[in-house]
Amino acid sequence: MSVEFIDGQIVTEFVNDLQAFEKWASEEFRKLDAHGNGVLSRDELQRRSGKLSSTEFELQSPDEIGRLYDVLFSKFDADGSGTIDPQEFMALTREIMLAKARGIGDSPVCIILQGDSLLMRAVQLANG
Ligand SMILES: [Ca+2]
Repeated sequence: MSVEFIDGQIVTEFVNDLQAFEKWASEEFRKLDAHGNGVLSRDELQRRSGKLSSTEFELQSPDEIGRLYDVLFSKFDADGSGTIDPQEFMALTREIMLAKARGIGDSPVCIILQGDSLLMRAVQLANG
C-alpha cells in the first residue's frame, strides 16, 4: 500500500493503453468471477464496489456506488442476459475509470493505493 498523487490524465492514459488495460481487466474479471462460470452476476460485480468505496474513492458512499453499478450494469449488459461477459466487463470498467478521470480532472488528488488496483498500475506506468 502506498499514498500517491494522481490526476485524471494519468488514469485516462492508462485506460487508453489498450494492451495494459485489457491485461488488467481480464485478470480482474477472473478474480471477480467467484463462480468460475465465465460471466459476472450483479452480486459478483457489487463486491467490487465495496472495495472501491473503502480504499480508493472515499468521497463516494457505498450507496452512491451501488446506484452507479445498478445503472452501469443495465447499460453494459448489452445482450440483456443478466450477466456480464468479459467483453461487456471491459467496456463497463473502461467507462467507470474514464468517468473517475473526469471527476479527478487536472488537479492532482492524494489517494491510498493498494497492490493490484487499476490506479496502482496507472501510477506505475506514469512513473516509468
Ligand atoms: Ca450480458
